[in-house]
Amino acid sequence: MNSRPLHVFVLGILFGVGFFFAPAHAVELVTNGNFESGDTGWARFNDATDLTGKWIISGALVGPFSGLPQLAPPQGANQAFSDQNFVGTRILYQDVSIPTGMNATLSLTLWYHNYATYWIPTTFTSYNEFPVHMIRIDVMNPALVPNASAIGILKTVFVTQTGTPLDQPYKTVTADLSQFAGQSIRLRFLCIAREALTVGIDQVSLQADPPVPAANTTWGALRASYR
Ligand SMILES: [Ca+2]
Repeated sequence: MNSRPLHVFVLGILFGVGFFFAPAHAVELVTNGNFESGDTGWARFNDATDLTGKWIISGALVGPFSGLPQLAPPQGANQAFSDQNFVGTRILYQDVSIPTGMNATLSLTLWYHNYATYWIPTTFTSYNEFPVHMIRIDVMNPALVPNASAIGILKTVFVTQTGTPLDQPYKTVTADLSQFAGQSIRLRFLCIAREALTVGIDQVSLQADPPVPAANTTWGALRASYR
């Protein structure tokens, strides 16, 4: 006859359940989100045709096009910042695939300073179509061109609206992108400046986590131990 006390069995069951359902570590889906490896993983729209500005990845504290001061990278030695001395459409983007069934959380650090006294947001991405002066962060359809307008926007993470502060020190921006599990998406950072406007990003992260199984909660483990 087995004389092992009952509580040993209960502890064993609880341990076994906890081990079996132990949560997997989060997976980082963004390549070089801290920009410490330069351009690796990132692409630009406008490099070849626009010589008056672009997204720059460096630790420079002065914009090479504008001569304007930049906030220091909030992490490490590098960040990405959009710098320009003439109106134009400047885009930085990266395509990522979110595994099926995963929860996905986007986070990043954003800062900007608008030397104008207004914002003019639109979903258009050509400064020739309408007066435009804005910063946008969108989840895009990666099958379309990088400067796709409203037709390509799957979710807007951030946009400067009328009334948005003109000066923004380091700010954490987050968004739940779990709805795109099983899909490839494009993270797009867009700046269209009619007047002087500085903007920087760093610490871009898209963490994928498996949903927590019900049995991995305290109640779930207790319930499982009585089966
Ligand atoms: Ca960095």
